[in-house]
Amino acid sequence: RTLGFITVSLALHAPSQIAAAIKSHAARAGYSVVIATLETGTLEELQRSLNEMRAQKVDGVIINLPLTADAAARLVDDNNDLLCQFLDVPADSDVFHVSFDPRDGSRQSVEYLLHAGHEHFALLAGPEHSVASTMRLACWQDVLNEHGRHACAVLHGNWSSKDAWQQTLSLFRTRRDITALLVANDQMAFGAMSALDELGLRVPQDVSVVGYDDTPDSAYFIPALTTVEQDFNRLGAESVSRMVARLTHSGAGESTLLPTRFIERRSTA
Ligand code: NPF
Repeated sequence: RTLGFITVSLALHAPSQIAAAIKSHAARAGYSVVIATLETGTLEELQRSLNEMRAQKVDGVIINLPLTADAAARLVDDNNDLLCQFLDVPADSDVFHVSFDPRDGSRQSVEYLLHAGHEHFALLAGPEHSVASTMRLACWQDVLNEHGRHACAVLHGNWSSKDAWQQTLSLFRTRRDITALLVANDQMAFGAMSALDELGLRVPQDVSVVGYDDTPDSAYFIPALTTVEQDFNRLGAESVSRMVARLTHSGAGESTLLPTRFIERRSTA
């Protein structure tokens, strides 16, 4: 018995954590996992990958690529012989999905910074095509707006530390009024903290930085990163158990949203 897992680059922390969790929970359920990493993530490339999975006779496919609700629904229609579960579609999609609900974690981080007295916020989101990034950004902005505020700057990175380092360098070279930086993943937060250090800005005394993901290294950076936890091990467990429930017609094979939660460490004040 085999599951397919189609994902974006495993060089990034979040997708590799998700792959590891899926592999281990699948093994416990008696399934092996075939992994495909896509280069571009276009719909054509995804369909080719699904065809290869079909040829390998997988029982179902878990798809960790950003897709609109419409694109995911079309994919399901075009591949109705193959059970497809999605990890990166909008929270209100009708397709079978298991993903994180960014609302609680994003609200808690913005409100924490507002309570600490911050007034000038910069938002470093992920790529524009990313569904997860778009949701995180919208949540931050909603909470700021609710409190009568808005971000001074909105940037888009490509999830990597290096890109975030460059973006943060150029933003803070000209903007010294910003004291709070919300970042859409931990890997970019590391790059941002390195850039602030280069500019002589201290974290958290001059700028507070909040990451997103709570990847395992985040607690061991200096300063330890304040972040929003997404429990990737739990994502793997829920994803696999719901796939297996559908495949074996046993128990609940429903879509679900998993919680996110603010974790205060040393990069905020
Ligand atoms: C990503 C996607 C790629 C690289 C890094 C991150 N990240 O750090 O958050 O974001 C998203 C995924 O796109 C999405 O599928 C979901 O699983 C989420 C936990 O991470």
